[in-house]
Formats: sequence, C-alpha cells, structure tokens
Amino acid sequence: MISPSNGSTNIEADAIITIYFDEEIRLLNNTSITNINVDSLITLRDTNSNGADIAFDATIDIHNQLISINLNENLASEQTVYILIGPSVEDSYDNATSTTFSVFSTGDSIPPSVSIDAVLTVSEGGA
Ligand SMILES: [Ca+2]
Ligand SMILES: [Ca+2]
Repeated sequence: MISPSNGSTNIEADAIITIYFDEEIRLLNNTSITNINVDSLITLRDTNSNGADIAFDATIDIHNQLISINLNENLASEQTVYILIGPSVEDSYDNATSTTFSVFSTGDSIPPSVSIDAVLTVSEGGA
C-alpha cells in the first residue's frame, strides 16, 4: 500500500512517501532488505514511467514492513509523481508481491502573482 495513494492531489512538496506491507517482507532470494538495497527496489519519476528520475533515499523499518522514501529535494508546485515497486519482494512464505504503483500530484505552492494595470486617462478639453 503506497501513500500518497494513486490519484491523490494536493500532496505536500516535502511529503514522505511510504510503502506499507501488512507482513514482513524480504528479497526474493530470501535475504533481508536493508536501508541500502531498498533504494534499488523503487522507481520514482517525474510525471510518468518515462519521466526523469527523482532523487531519494529510502529506508525500511525494523519490522521489515514499512519503506519510507525521503526526497532529496522538495517536489515542485503542481508536480505529478510516479512511484512503483515491482514484484521484487516477498513474505516469509515466498509469496512475491505484485507490482504496485501510485501517481499523485502536489498542490499549488506558488502564490498568485499580482499585476496592476495602469490605465491612462486622457482628460479632454482644457484651456
Ligand atoms: Ca524466496
Ligand atoms: Ca537507502
């Protein structure tokens, strides 16, 4: 289960993305997931699966159930983000997960710009 969920909007620019599993997970070859190798399990891109990579550092909790993805930089205003975790992890009974993805977007964090139009009024008449 990925948070923000697929289709979410108005996500904070500095959001921490999480992927939660309802049981302990490990790599398919039965080795443990670490704060180092967890990074390679996750695809995080701008806009869609073909977008530019978004830099992050992921960690996994001591229960091996919650992956937290810390973004190196805040997301942009109204940015669309694509995150995917492939069928690369399994539970302790060798049941591999299926591919899970989420596409969400950040809110508008840019204040409205103000423009003032000066209207030149020409007064008629005069001396
Ligand atoms: Ca296995
Ligand atoms: Ca990491």
